[in-house]
Amino acid sequence: MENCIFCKIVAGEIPSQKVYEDDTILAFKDIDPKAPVHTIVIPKAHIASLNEVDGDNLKDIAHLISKIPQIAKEQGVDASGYRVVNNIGRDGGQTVAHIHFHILGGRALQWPPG
Ligand code: D5M
Repeated sequence: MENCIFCKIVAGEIPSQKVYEDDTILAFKDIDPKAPVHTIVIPKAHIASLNEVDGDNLKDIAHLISKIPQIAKEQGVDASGYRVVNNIGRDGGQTVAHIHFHILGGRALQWPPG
């Protein structure tokens, strides 16, 4: 998708600190971390948000979610715990319109979020 920052990261046009990659998903360190561990996990195919998940792309999202525990373990937060966040749309705080899941950990996280 033209002008999508995360599609450009997938294409290698924008650098990223990759922590996991396979055929359909990519995980990289957040550029503005909100916790000691802050990793972004995306499908390589462009999906704007959870609102656009459907029967055709659900397989990629299911695969992505299945890999989150492994990625969290590789980031060292599996035992202490972590949070997975998916922001949707304006009021949800989504700033990049390519579906992504935040893995946050490495400190005790507050609840509720702001
Ligand atoms: O989260 C979007 C997240 O994406 C936000 O935490 C910053 C991160 N981001 C934006 N650009 C980059 C690049 N180039 N590398 C790494 N991380 C990036 P949202 O849920 O949409 O608010």
